[in-house]
Amino acid sequence: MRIVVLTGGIGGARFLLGVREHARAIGADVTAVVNVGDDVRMHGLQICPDLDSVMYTLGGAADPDRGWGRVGETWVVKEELAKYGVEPSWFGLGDKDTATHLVRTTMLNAGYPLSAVTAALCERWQPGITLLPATDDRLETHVVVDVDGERKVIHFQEWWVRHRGNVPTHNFVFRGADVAKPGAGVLEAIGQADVVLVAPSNPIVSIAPILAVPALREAVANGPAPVIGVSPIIGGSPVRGMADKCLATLDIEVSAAGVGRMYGPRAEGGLLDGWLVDTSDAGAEVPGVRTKAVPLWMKDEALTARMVAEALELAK
Ligand code: GDP
Ligand code: FO1
Ligand code: CA
Repeated sequence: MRIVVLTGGIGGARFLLGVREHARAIGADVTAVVNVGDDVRMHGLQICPDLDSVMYTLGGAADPDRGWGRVGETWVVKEELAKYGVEPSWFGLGDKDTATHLVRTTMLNAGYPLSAVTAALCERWQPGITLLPATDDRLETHVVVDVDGERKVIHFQEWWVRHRGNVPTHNFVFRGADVAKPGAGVLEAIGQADVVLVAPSNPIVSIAPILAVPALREAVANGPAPVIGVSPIIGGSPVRGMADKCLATLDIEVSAAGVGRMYGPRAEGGLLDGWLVDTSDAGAEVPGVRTKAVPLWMKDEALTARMVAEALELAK
């Protein structure tokens, strides 16, 4: 069996731990198509937060409390940059993490596509699944905000890390998406998949930028594999992260039903055949989509693997 997962960073990475465990049990092969909209160049280095969150988490090296970056991280480079007064001072690169960005940027500068760079980095971390960037082209999530009374467009990282999303926010824009092509291997993986899972990732800034790549969306929406989503919202709460802020900006109800309806039924030009919601959201109605309520708290790998088994059942 071949499983493709559309995913963001921290929430998606936790979900993938369960996918990997269940896949091992049933002998399935897993490919993750990962958001690159969070990617940013800082201090001359190319940072890929979602790819790195997934790679470090599956490689057993992620910081469990922060969710992003390396466990046992040190911050000497960050402190030294601050002493030089170098901006942006609001974004921290850990010392261990910086080695990843150095390798990545050197390879990108030498002309390798991000997909090849990711494969090279994964040789060290052995995630046990194939990680594919959604695109090898430049695609960045930018946010339309008001700062000091002025309408501006800032990078997603500036919106989230610098402002914590606490600025008047009007829209999210996926710069470069309209002309981006799916990353190497992505169309093949989707075309050969037995099921496509949409991770319980942020629907607006993790999943939407992936689907903003036109040929990628078309391959999922019109492909042979059933598409099953897992709600990132439990009982009206995003559990952790910024999904509530993102959804509210776009006037989408912060609920399992609200996100399910936003994705919409595949039969009517949407994305989903099935939608898993938490037991506390049982009865959530998403017209045209098979829904099922099961426990969606990803407390440990075994519970998450059970969620994945339920998602595969819904695909049948
Ligand atoms: P990011 O890219 O690092 O923001 O991570 P993702 O977009 O992949 O996932 C973040 C989302 O995961 C959050 O907005 C939450 O809605 C969701 N999430 C986090 N923990 C859980 C959980 O235990 N269960 C479910 N269903 N969703 C979760
Ligand atoms: N998040 C923060 O809150 N503060 C930071 O200084 C920060 C630095 C950073 C560096 C590399 C990286 O891969 C992620 C980093 N993050 C940081 C997390 C990141 O901003 C977001 O959590 C994700 O982009 C959302 O998926
Ligand atoms: Ca993300």
